[in-house]
Amino acid sequence: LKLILSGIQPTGIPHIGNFLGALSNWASLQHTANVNDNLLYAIVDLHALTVPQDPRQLRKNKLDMTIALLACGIDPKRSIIFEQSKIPAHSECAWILSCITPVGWLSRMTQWKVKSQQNKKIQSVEDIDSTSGSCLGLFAYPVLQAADILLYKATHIPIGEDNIQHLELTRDIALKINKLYKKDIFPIPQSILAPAKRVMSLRDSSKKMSKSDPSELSRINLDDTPSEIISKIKKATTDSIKGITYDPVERPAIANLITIYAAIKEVAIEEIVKEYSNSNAQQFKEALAQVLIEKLTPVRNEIEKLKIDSDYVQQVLKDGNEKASLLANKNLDELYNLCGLK
Ligand code: AQP
Repeated sequence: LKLILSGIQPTGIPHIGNFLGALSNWASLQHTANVNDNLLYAIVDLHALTVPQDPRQLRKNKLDMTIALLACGIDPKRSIIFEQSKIPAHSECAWILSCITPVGWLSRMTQWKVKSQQNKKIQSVEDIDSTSGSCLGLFAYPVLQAADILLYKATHIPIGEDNIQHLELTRDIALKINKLYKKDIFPIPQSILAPAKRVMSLRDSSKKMSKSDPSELSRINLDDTPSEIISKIKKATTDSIKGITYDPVERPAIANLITIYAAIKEVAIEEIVKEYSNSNAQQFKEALAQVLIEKLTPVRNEIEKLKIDSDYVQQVLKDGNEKASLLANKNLDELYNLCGLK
């Protein structure tokens, strides 16, 4: 019996990177998993707090993200959709795990190294403003991520390539706890990688497509209109080399567009390259925009429909939170017992 679990931060409207790297995979797992397997998908709002957030915007983002999950086909009758912060067991479990996680394991995390260098260092209380970064939470959040997973005794985690190192840490923490208490309390979770492991920014192919990228032109959001999609794809960076060839090293921007096309159409990259071998970049971009419009129009329509039914969306979260709480509290109890807290 599998327990499949994953999460997404409510930090904005999800984009095609989130869709191809996570959400579409989450939706299809509902059909490929065994009927008895449990599926849990979390809106990880505590993780969003590791960077500055506007409280009103965060509240709105949580509802928008729930709507996006539903619009992508996550069915609340099959999957549990829940809010991380509504289940205090996540924070409680994270504290216990943080007490057995060596600091050295966390300082090796590549995301920490990159993000802490981007942010200014907080030296005094005056430094804590809307742009501050490098907080303890940013350093420690892989432990909270481990708690998100282990609290449910999850066995399979659909993740993007950027999260592989954090899952490795979760596995190490699980092994350490099991050894410490001489009991296989936690299964060692395995990753499930989506075919489109990493979709890059449309403006800078050395960066991944991101909700928090200040440039709207860097991403296609799931609620973009057809004219926004056409305009963003038209403005996407390409190169001066003629024709369409797939070469991620020499032609990373074109390679990214080909990757997106292939992932949306669910066909091999070679097939796309063959089909467009006689086209120029402009012709290929026009075709890509059409493929994206075809795929995203039903999602956008569903988003629009759900936006006016906020009672239903709130109810989905309420039900999901209740179901997730039952599983989480039972496992936290077991952990409390093992530690001697109960
Ligand atoms: N560009 C991407 N390509 C493929 N997969 C991606 N994911 C994110 N960006 C891409 C996958 O989406 C899931 C949810 O991600 P998240 O919101 O929890 O965090 P993130 O990876 O930090 O996503 P963003 O869009 O870059 O958000 P911000 O800007 O807020 O940090 C994960 O499975 C992730 O791998």
